[in-house]
Amino acid sequence: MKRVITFGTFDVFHIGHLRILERARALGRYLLVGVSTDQMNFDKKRHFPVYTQNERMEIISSIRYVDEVFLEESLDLKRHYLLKHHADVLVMGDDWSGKFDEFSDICEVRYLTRTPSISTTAIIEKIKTP
Ligand code: C2G
Repeated sequence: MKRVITFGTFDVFHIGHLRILERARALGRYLLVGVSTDQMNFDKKRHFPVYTQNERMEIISSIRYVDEVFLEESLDLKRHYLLKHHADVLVMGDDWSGKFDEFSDICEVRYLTRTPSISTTAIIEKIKTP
């Protein structure tokens, strides 16, 4: 039974997020999702997500492809999360291509093609523009 793990903010949940979760789950029998904390986002992007970490966790855990969610507190803890959750496959979108190759000593690392033409930033811009 392959355990697949993926990570993300999943803010303003959209079809690109849904599709990567569906494709990640199809690579195994159990999908774990590390949802980035509000603080981790603030440290990285200097702003907080639109939805809180509890709201984003609630949304992700209700997706039928997802078996378990946990909070990702720091990018630096990735190896710890992979080991703790006994991950066989790490899946990320190809905007992260090559960035997690160092973990191929403990699990398979796969980068999946992002769904084109959609992002949280583009949605926010579209809503803002009159
Ligand atoms: N994604 C996608 N297609 C899109 C948009 C996003 O496949 N059009 C994927 C991303 O590649 C990522 C996942 O959806 O694998 C979640 O995207 P984000 O919320 O933008 O994740 P991010 O903030 O990049 O993750 O350890 C990584 C961190 O948690 C940060």
